[in-house]
Amino acid sequence: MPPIKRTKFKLAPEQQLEMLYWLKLIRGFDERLSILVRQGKVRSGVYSGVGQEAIVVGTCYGLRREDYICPLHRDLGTFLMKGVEPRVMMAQMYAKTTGLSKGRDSALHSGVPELGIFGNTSMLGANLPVAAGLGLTFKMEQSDNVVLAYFGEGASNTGDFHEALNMAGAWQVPVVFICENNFYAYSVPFEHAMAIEDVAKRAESYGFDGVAINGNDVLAVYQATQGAIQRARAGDGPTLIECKTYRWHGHSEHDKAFYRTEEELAMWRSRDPIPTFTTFLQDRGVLTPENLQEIEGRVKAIVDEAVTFAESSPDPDPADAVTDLYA
Ligand SMILES: Cc1ncc(C[n+]2csc(CCOP(=O)(O)OP(=O)(O)O)c2C)c(N)n1
Repeated sequence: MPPIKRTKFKLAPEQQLEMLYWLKLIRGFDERLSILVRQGKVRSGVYSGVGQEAIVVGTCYGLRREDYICPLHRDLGTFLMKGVEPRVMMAQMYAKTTGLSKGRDSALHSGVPELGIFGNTSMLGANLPVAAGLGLTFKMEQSDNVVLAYFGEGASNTGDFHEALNMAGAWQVPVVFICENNFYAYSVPFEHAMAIEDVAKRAESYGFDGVAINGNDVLAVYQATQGAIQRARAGDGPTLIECKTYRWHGHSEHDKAFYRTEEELAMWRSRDPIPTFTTFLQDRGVLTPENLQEIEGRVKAIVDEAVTFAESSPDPDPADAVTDLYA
């Protein structure tokens, strides 16, 4: 493979502030959900993405509406960044009629084709061959849209992952494969299931570039993704980006995560992507105390309003369970 030319993508100060807003909104939304789960209010299983927000923001920032995402169960934030209103997302978690699937499902299985969101199933890795197929569609239509396909390092051990990467490489489709390597697949540590250090290495077998990056650095994620997207739009095929990160909560909110140590968690909490980026912006004079207060106030108001909306929305009528069915 010829070496990849790396371009530096510039972000204006207001775009950097917008990124901080998204990081904080996604964190705020997820944290509120954890509280609501403990209050018994949420009907959905909640797979918290707290600690991993830099991946969502760094990959989704700047996507077009027509671009497609194939999210992972932990990627609630990608729905928000792709244009789902926070109140609709909250109603989805409450399984209310005002949610994406009108109360038929309370999780992240809903697709929103008009916003370019593929509705994932529960099967790990099953979104990846679909992503390759979507990429093939874009290629056949000669459009320059791209697909972002998300998965965990656990999913990278499934057959679907290998089949998808193989075909994506053979067809040279515009897909960016984004591995969120948080080092645990449920309770299974990375090194128990893999003899290699970097999932990114697997791309080489399928004829395209793979890079491993710091997934807690929103700007590093943004730069790597933009480079991959630029190549994909130009017809230069897929890329695999492995973002090393950590999930602060258990696999889902009912998992106490006794399989890991307090020291390990503390070490990763010290690498929290949000204060790191906040300090970066403050040091450069981009973020003032007033900006920060405004962003935090806005986030709180949006999340509060989303909860009020979800709680005051009606439950589905059982008679509607058989509408919108396809045979
Ligand atoms: C094919 C398949 N095998 C097992 C499961 C059960 N399961 C759901 S999530 C999960 C762990 C996922 O780990 P990873 O892919 O690393 O993503 P993460 O949850 O860490 O973000 C498992 C084993 C499943 N849903 N599908």
